[in-house]
This record gives sequence, structure tokens and C-alpha cells, in this order.
Amino acid sequence: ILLENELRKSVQQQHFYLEYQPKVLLDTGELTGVEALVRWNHPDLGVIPPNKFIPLAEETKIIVPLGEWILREVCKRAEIEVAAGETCRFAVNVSTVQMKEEGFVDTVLNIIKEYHVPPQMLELELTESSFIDTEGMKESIQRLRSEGITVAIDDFGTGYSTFSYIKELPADTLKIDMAFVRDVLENENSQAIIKAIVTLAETAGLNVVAEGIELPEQAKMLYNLGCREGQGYYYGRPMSLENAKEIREYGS
Ligand code: G
Ligand code: G
Ligand code: MN
Ligand code: NA
Repeated sequence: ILLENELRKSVQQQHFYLEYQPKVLLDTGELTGVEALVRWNHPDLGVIPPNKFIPLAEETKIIVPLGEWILREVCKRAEIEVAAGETCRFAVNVSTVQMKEEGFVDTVLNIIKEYHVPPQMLELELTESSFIDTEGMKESIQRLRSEGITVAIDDFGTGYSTFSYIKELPADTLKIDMAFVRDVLENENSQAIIKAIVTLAETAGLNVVAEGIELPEQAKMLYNLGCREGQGYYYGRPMSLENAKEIREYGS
């Protein structure tokens, strides 16, 4: 309850900042975009990672104003990139609680308009629970996509991936959960699952991103399994946007 009050206060006082983790092409190391990740910088407690406060923010719905602040912050940065002639794509994590909020799609569209951000520059990372059709979630996703904003399914393969929902896949990108990447070098089942996800994505015309790559050997294996794009500590931890944009030196 104390932490809840602190969280509320911090949203008002904007005691948060964003880090950006690079996404790259596995063969050349070329930057394809960045994923924004929020951090809470509490005046007394210091920097608190998202896994320590996002669940509370969701339970209390504080994620709604916080999520709007995050989106605004990303669009401010994107506007600066556009003005500088850069084309860096920004991915933003969106909680299912935010998605369910009345007016979410309008909020997103208004913010990108306010900062003159081309919709193609923005990707929303949703978890599988956002694709289960409750209260018009599918319609919201389709509306965002029809405006040109792309949608990724985050942590793909570990959530509610029933085959009946996979049949529809109203998304642009599948982000393979790091659980399959972690043991890809020694676990043949992880290899088979990744291959299956790549095949599914090719058939459905979706992009695939492998998450949690920590070793060059994993990157090579993923490439051989058909993945072309990845993200992970091997390429770069979440960092300042300036540093993320410098990431170009790795390739497998
Ligand atoms: O940044 P880190 O690697 O510690 O993220 C931990 C978890 O918090 C991940 O599940 C990530 O998706 C989530 N997370 C990080 N930033 C955001 C954000 O801006 N919004 C939401 N909804 N979740 C986030
Ligand atoms: O749920 P989501 O995929 O948005 O979460 C991203 C989380 O994964 C963040 O907490 C980020 O810091 C973390 N992460 C990113 N790359 C790696 C990695 O290579 N290894 C590990 N262990 N975590 C990673
Ligand atoms: Mn994510
Ligand atoms: Na993930």
C-alpha cells in the first residue's frame, strides 16, 4: 500500500525514465530498431526495475497513466529522430490492462499525431493475453494496424498460445520468448519449437525476432534455424538511445 502511494506520486512527478535495447539483423548486426523499457527512479529508493513495479501498476491501474507517459516519452524521442532524418523504429510494451482501457486506441493515435510520428515508426509489443477476444481487443488491434502501427506478440510461445488463437494471428511480428533461446544450443525441443515458429511466421507473412541472445553461438544457431532478427545482451543491454543507435559492430 505504501509502494502504491509512492508509485502514484512518482507518476505525477515523472520519476521514470526509459532505456532502449537494440534489435539487430543477426547476419550483419545492423540496427533494425529499439525497444523502450521503463525504469522507476525513486528519490529515496533509487532505480527500481519494472518487474518490481509493473505488476503493482497493473493491479492498481496506475499502468494506464504511466503507460501514456511512456508512449508520450517515446514519441517525443521519435519526433527528434524524424527531424534529424533518422528512421529508427521504436517498440513499446503495452500491458493488457492498458489495451482494455476504453479509448486506448484513440489515445495512441492522438499522441502520435501530436508528435508528428509516422505510425510505421511505432511497434506495440503485446502479450498473448491481449489477443484473446475480450471486450473488443481484436478490434482495437486491427484499428491500430489499419492506421499503420505494427503489433508484435511478445514472449511468444509461453503464454496462451492455443492453436485456435494462433490460427488468426492479427499481428506483424512474433517475438520468440527467451526461454527457448536460453537453451537453444543444447535442447533439441527448443530448436524444433523455434523452427516451427519460423515456419508459421513465414506462412502467415510475419516477422520473427528472437529475444534474450547472450552468446554469438546462440545467434548463429538461431540464424541457422531461420531467424533473421534478434535482441539480447550479446548485442546490447537496455541503454540510452544514443548508445543503442551506435550498436553496429556485431554479426554472426
Ligand atoms: O526492462 P526489463 O528487462 O527488466 O523488463 C522486465 C519486464 O517489464 C518485461 O516483461 C517487460 O516487458 C516489462 N516492461 C518493461 N518496460 C515496460 C513498459 O514500458 N511497459 C510495460 N507495460 N511493461 C514494461
Ligand atoms: O517481456 P519483455 O520481452 O518485454 O522483457 C524484456 C526483458 O528481457 C527486459 O527485462 C530485458 O532487460 C530482458 N532482457 C533483454 N535481453 C536479455 C538477455 O539477453 N538476457 C536476459 N536474461 N534478459 C534479457
Ligand atoms: Mn518486450
Ligand atoms: Na519478451
